[in-house]
Amino acid sequence: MDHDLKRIFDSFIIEGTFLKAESFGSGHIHETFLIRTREPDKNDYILQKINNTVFRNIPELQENIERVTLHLRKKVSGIPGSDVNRECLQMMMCKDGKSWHTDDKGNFWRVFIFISDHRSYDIVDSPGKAFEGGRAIGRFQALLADLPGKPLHETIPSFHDVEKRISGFINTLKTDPAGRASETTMETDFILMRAEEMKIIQKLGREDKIPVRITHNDTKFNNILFDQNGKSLCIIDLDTVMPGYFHSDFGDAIRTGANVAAEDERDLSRIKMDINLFGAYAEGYLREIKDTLNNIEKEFLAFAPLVMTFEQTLRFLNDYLEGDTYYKIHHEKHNLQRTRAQMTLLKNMEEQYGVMQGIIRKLV
Ligand code: ADP
Ligand code: GN1
Ligand code: MG
Repeated sequence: MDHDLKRIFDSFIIEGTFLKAESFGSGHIHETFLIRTREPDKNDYILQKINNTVFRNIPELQENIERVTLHLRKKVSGIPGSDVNRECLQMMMCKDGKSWHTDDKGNFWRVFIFISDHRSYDIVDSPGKAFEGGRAIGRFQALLADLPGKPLHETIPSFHDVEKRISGFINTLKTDPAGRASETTMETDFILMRAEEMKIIQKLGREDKIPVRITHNDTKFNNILFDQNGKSLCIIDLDTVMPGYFHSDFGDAIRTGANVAAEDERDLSRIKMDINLFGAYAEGYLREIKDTLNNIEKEFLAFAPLVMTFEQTLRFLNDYLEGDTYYKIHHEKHNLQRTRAQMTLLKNMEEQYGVMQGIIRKLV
């Protein structure tokens, strides 16, 4: 192992002693380890090496998460029957009073209590889970609506600004840093053809038709932890909780939670959005948040999964063209494979868009 995980772990104020570490989870950004402690009655922990290429300002990132987790704990502990330790992330502090540790090589580390016996889903297998996931995200947004104090830091500037993503992509095409642009003309055309219509959420925001909210911004379905009975427990991966539009959270959860195949499925014939999963997620989500949404937010909710799937297609292709600098990849053309899978999903959503609109209209 490259890092002295025991030594790093020991710089945090922890109950329990280090027994062993194993790589954990399927996230694309950080290096995540599960730390087992020796004592059976003590918690286990998640130790993460924070990706500081993606997140450039670690103190601001950590300050956001400290504020958000504290607020959520306060609110959840006031809900009768809740179990704060399983429903809220808890970040541990270091002996020097910070919530992160810097090692000798300049890497940044943090620790959370491991939420044991959870389930998480890269692919959702039932409308019941989709409904629960929708409720969990709706509730998360509702709980954060009254976060006190100054606005959260923008941990990744313009994260879901599709207009900026498109101009960045056009620039990547021009500079072609990895010499791959000639390989991807079909995928590039697919993106450029749709570019104008996908700027809609940004435009509505600029025209003050939809408000800026506090949103999660990375509602990939596997960032919702469930218990063994299929009930949602806790939303994790809080790095991008910051000002944003509700549409990003709704859209990304559908992109990942209503696709019957994996995000990077190689066999494109297997990819489609299951309309029942879409409907169930929307129902759960709107049950929690419907009264908060304004009419324009409601009107454009059905289009949000298309925008987010478009954005993700563009992001994967952009990373391929840049020579795979952002996402962890597991083989040489992984980002291209992911691009094609997301294109297929988007085409399928386009075919079902009328039905998606009908479902949302009925629910709101
Ligand atoms: P990434 O940004 O790389 O996706 P995450 O914060 O989502 O990083 O963590 C990666 C994985 O680690 C998650 O998908 C989940 O499986 C697991 N994980 C993270 N935090 C916890 C936690 N507190 N309890 C249990 N599992 C966790
Ligand atoms: C990353 O961190 P993770 O794996 O949950 C990414 C998301 C992408 C997703 C695609 C900070 O999510 O924005 O939608 O990969 N997170 C960041 O799988 O860029
Ligand atoms: Mg994650």
